Amino acid sequence: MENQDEVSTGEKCRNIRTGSSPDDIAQAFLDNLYYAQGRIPVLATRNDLYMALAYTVRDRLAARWVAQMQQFRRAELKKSIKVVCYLSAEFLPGPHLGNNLLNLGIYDETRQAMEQLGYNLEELIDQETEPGLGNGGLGRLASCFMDSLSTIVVPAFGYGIRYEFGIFDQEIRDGWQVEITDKWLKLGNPWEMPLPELCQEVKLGGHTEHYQDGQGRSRVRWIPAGVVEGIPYDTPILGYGGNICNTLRLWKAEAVESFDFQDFNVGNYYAAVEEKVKSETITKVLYPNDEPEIGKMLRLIQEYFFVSCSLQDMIRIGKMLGNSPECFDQRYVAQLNDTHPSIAVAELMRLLVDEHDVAWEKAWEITQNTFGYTNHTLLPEALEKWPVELFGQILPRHLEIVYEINRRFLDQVRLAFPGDEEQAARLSLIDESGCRYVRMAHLACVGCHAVNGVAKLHSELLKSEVLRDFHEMFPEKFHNVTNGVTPRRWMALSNPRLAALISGVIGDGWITQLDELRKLEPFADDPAFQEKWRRVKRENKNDLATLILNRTGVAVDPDSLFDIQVKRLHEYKRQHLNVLHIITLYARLKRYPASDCVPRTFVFGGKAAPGYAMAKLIIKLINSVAGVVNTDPDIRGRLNVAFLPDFNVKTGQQVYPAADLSEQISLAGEEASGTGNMKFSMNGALTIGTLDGANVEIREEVGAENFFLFGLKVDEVEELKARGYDPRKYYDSNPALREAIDLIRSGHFSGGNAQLFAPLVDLLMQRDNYMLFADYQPYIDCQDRVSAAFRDQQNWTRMSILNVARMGKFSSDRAVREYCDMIWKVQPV
Ligand code: AZC
Repeated sequence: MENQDEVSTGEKCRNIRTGSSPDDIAQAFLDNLYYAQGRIPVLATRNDLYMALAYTVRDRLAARWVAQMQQFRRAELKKSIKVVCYLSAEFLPGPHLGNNLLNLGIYDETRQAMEQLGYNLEELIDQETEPGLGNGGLGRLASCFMDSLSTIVVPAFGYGIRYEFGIFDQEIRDGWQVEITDKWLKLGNPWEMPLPELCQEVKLGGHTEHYQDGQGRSRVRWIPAGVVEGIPYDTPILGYGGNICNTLRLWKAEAVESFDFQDFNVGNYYAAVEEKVKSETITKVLYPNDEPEIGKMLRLIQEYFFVSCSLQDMIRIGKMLGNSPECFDQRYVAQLNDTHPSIAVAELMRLLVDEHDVAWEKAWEITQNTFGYTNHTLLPEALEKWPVELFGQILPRHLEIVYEINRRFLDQVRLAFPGDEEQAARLSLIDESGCRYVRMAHLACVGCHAVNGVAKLHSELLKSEVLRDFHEMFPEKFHNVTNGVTPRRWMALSNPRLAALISGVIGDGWITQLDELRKLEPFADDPAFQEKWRRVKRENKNDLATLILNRTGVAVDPDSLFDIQVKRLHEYKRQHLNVLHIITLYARLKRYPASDCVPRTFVFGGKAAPGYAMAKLIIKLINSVAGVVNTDPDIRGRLNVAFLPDFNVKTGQQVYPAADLSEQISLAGEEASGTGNMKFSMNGALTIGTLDGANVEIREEVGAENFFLFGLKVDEVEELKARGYDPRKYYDSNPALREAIDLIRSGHFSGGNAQLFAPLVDLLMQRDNYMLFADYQPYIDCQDRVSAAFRDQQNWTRMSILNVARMGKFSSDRAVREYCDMIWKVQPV
């Protein structure tokens, strides 16, 4: 009897931690509410309820997570697996709760459980503050890759920084962007687990000492000026279907001694905690991109800090499993997500040579085998370089190592290109023109066995422009891996209506084999299916209309064409070209009030770097135009403009499913890939775009007839620049363009203030670096074709279905498989 009781108690406990029926989940939820949050339902806030549910879901991840750790050990002992380490200064995972419910396969059960208890699951999901630990595309890509690594069963660690404050929250006041500190940790983070025992020490500053060791070999000792500690915080990343659960390991900086008793004893209380404050500053805040990096000592320290913690952690794990540092490259591959972690090349050399007594040549072989480097931008101003002096102050030993790598490398260069000192100067890791800099992209190209761009066009441009000399030197290192996005978050989770419609006709295999969407093609002309497709889009638009109303006060018509541009604000992305189109439509309607136009709702979203004045002025322009257009009685019911504040992963999930038209209108040759373009298309939006980044491949896949193409091509841009581009000519010869510009310039959208937008207008008239004027008329013409096409709803729906059906290539599962085959040489287990 007693035994029986024990069994059933055990059962009960097990169900509380693992059961997946609605009853089990409801029971577990109440248990967590009581024991983890210290509340009962009548006392609970919405956050208490969210936390209790998050713990309930986390419990259900635990078994898989632990199993994964054990698996590592077993396979490692057999020395059969290589672990992928994705080193990235940014991750944008988005809210975890909904995604984990989806991947665990307990979404419906949990909804029922919450209903039983009188709660609304969507409201609890909405309570989560997302970890905004990235700026945009690059950080989000890292998170899509983590999802895919787990889903296709590749053991992996994501290594990064646990910023206390992530990307700022954006508010719009009087049309201007206002930045608010992102306090994502304020209400607690139920998804992370701190592991203080696994902390790592990181040295900073000081000097080096060269000496002879017992065997007469010359060695180097780094005597740092200070040491900080990195504490890992682990977040489980479960794959779809729960196959494996990888780890996102983010480092937080702390003082080694958080309290100096000597200081305290002499009564200097503040000095006693100063060390702690200084150390913790390192992981306080994410740097917004698009700001000049030079001189940002703290940024270099951040980069070094997380890289050093991560590499030491990898060596520690290897040691624990009985692997010597000499076989590091057989156990690991590490991908550098842009140059931000590229100091890893010098740090691994230092760890191997100075701390683990590996010979330089062997260490160099290990280092090159280990690392791959992904480039994400062609913008020259975004390529990181550090003044040699600053670099040496913080990382004196690394500067010596960089010099030694460079010395050996330039010997190689001179052998390959005898007598060509200019080539050597261009390739050198040190920029010697003027003030001396360490070029981080060069360090990455030399120290990695593979270099890749993120779309076909981008990879070609890397080879022919930005990294031309390196391509000449090491052609075999260069690859392309076109980006992808996870269909779990970006379709199944964010667009459940569409997911259900699709799965209803072709099954749900597409969620992990996105190519299966092809099976939708036969339905593209089926009127009944088309009708359902339109209904889904209409309901999604309704939801977005509600969100827009709540967030901006602008009432929009869900039957209008939803024309959406959401992405970081940047001149090269040309949100202001979109604005010129809006003004052109506005001017047409004012002139011919009775003309028949397709009603449109223009939606914008995106953050501008706090120091990027022009991007912030473009936000103000969008809102100013919105203010006029939305309130003009002649325009009512035809055009609406809304700027959705604080665009992030969570908002994105509500935006992409509701779009009819996706704006991908960067000047050709500027956008490395884009991933928003993929998210829109997967959700049935048609694209208006230039031949830039991954647009090229999207168009190839969906068919030219299902894509609205306009604008200069890369070679035409170059040719025009070479000939001498003069924006004035376009202004003088195009009345519609002139009218749009003059309306802005006259103060029409700024209450008569003609000065407000003068910096923007002047820049366009004088330089127009991103050639808006050259692309203006082709863009307007193309938009007119869009409007005409939208009138034919049957054909539009057909195109929309075909877009989705042909998006298989843009799954991040495909991208990650290509990294596995081409770059990492690992097999899914
Ligand atoms: C972006 C690129 O601009 C974008 O085209 C690409 O799709 C994305 O990376 C992923 O590869 N770059 C960044 O987001 N860069 C930074 C520093 O945030």
